[in-house]
Amino acid sequence: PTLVRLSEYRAPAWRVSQVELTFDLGIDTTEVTSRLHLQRDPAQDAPLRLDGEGLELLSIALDGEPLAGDAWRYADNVLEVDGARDGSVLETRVCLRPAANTALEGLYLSGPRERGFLLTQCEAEGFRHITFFPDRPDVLASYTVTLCADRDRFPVLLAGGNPDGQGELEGGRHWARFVDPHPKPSYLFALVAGRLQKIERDYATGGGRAVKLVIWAEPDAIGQCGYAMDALERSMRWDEEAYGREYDLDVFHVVATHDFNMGAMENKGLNIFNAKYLLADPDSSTDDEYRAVEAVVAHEYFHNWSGNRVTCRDWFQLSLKEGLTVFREQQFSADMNSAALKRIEDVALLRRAQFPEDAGPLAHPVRPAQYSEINNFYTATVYEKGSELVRMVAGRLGRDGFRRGMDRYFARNDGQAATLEDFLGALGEANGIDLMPYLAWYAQAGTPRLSARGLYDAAHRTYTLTLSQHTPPTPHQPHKQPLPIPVKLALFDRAGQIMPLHLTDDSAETSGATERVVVLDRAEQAFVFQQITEAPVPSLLRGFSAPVILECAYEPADLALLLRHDPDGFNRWEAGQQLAARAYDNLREGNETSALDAWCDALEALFNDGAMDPALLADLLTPPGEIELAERERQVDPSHVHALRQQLQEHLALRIGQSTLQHRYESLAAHASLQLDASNQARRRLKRRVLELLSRIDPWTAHAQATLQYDNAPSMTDRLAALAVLVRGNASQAHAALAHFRERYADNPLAMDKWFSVQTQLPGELVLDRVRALEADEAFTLKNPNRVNSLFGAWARNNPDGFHRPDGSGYQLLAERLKQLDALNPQVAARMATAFNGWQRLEPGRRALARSAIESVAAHAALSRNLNEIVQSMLH
Ligand code: B3K
Ligand code: ZN
Repeated sequence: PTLVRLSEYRAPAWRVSQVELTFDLGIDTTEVTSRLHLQRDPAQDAPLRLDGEGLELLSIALDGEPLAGDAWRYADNVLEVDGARDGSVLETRVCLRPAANTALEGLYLSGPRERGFLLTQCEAEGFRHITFFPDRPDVLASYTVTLCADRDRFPVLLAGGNPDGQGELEGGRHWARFVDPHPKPSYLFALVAGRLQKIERDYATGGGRAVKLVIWAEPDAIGQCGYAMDALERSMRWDEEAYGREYDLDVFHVVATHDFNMGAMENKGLNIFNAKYLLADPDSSTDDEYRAVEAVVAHEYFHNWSGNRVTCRDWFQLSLKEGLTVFREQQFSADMNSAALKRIEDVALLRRAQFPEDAGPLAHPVRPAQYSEINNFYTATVYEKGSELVRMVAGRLGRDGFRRGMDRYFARNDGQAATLEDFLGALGEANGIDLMPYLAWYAQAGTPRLSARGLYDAAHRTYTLTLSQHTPPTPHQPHKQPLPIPVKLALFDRAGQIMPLHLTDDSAETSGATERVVVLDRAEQAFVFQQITEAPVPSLLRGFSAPVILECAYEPADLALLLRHDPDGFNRWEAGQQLAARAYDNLREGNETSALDAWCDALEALFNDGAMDPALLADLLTPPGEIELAERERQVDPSHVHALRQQLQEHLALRIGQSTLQHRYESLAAHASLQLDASNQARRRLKRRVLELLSRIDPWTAHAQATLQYDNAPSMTDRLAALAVLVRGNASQAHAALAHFRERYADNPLAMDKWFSVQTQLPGELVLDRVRALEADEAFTLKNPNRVNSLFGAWARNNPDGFHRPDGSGYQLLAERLKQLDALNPQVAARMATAFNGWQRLEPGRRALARSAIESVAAHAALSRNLNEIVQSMLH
């Protein structure tokens, strides 16, 4: 397979200044007429070559003259045309088959043919499935789009840009035109047509532009769009205040679909959302889902500047828009909710999804050097690690400096396709700081290990902190260089009081502060703190100031001290996580229990501390997940990891005590409410955690309570939490509750997804049969990505004990489904295949079985480029 390489980037030989598209829309066939106004780069002498995949060419003309058959060639997804000049207009007409498009890329049908609607998905390279075009992000054009369709079947016609007329046609047909004045890359093109309903709101930007905000959904879902509308308005206001960025069209459309390969898409003026990230109501959405809707609405909106107004020169720069936009979204969510909880959530995600990716066969730099299929690079590394890199740079510049730098970046690159060098260059120049050393973070894969050693010298009252770094090799990158690692830190005395810091060579201005950032930018470096009156406990990497793995030989008592006293909510949680991991080691090794005791004691004290925020307490009571704990094993036996983590929770529950847990559960349950405010959300979160802990030591009572909670739940959060406890405990009551849930939510696809996914959490040995039964259920289909993820994704990723069966039957089932899925939807299949990540670290028995399952996929005839690239990387 051909590899695309960053080092081989060349500016386009041909550009398009203006695109005129006319769609004659139909479910089975759609005709697309395109007129491209071409521009030739005088410095290059290449023939006109356009991308086009699976297109049925009906006619082709250049400058108004039909082209003879020998003046063009269409092969291997490229159309080559002779005779084009600078200023030429190329006109093509092609036929598409939307209803037959199961890959959900290009133009496709969402829903059943009788009442479904048509929509497009173009990022990264879907536009070439719609018409011939130089389908690369550095070709920016202005778009005029005319949609024509039967009025009854397609009453609503939408495309990106501002509306520019509409009218009737013969035979019950109608048309609508849209003009987008902002030049954009083809991946941001979108259209939607069908029977949709809307909610609207008037918005005025700070600068006085009147904008119509419109959210569209199918009739049964339009009642669940109000929360997204509020979130959109908050996002728009926030981007004006935090970044001075305003919206730039007269309308902003948002559309919900149940058939979508990922979360959502930021098409200019016409965002399209997976319904999962747009619809919300208390009866069918959990608190976590509400927060996800708010975050994704914001993320897509923020792309209007970070991605659309300033786009990427090529797909290697993907993190330029994604890492930056995730960072902006995280800042927004932190402002709207609790900053500490948000940081905990983000770091937990980074550790669960990105660290294992960076430590396995799919490891790649935030800016990859090559790819075969770009859709495989919308990864946790490009998104989440990419955001961490922006966060480090933002931290380096400080609040005002970062804003100054972002202003410079937007001003200088507006309307253009930029690179990561442009980004770091603008930020650095606006502040007189050279940020180019951070480019190394973008080019180097793998998670750095940061070691910290502290030495207290009582005679001189100094504390020397020696930091060193090391990044293990990753595929294709055996040797690593040191990176700039900002380490935010504080020191605590033995009473838990924070100490003033005086670094050698400190300026008067910074001396005496209680929190500092030191930057390690070589292999090893020592920092000496003066006037230190006793051996301190260091609180390192505060707020997770760099995406690294910290190795520091803390005594359990040191971590317990931080867990009790660190005023930084994030680092408090972090100390608890480190301590829990050490407690896990105690259980595995079985020779001592000092970490286990310290962890349980500290949490017992916090549990009984009435001043604790219930949401933070819930997070503190949650040990690291099984995937994270597995990283501590040389050879992973997922059942053993699962069993040890269960034991860890049993110890904790026993220490807090059955009656204390019971009492707390009852007092939280007495105030069950539907309200979405932070304090009610926090109480629900703690209630769920307490019930889970209770179920570890007194399943009989916990299941009775869960049943009651299920029956009386005012919200989905409480209902699903109760159901999960029943299913995980394989309670006798689970059956009736599941039957009730199914009956109640049969018509709600997003709730039904939860019905599927909760059942994948059955205890290990039982789940495979359930997965088989569920895929035979009439509500299951391999054609819907959400449904596939809610069954196979939830099982393979969230129930390691149930997926990694010692006999390999789990691997075989997934491998078989991957082959079938690949024939329908390569993007979803490739993503699902990454559930095998980490297989090389399994114990030998499972490792051999996993390998043969992956090999059976690799050997399958006619694999897509997407799935092929993933399984090949997995095996090499
Ligand atoms: N930019 C899209 C992702 C497109 C994925 C293409 N396979 C959503 C987002 O990150 O906002
Ligand atoms: Zn994005």
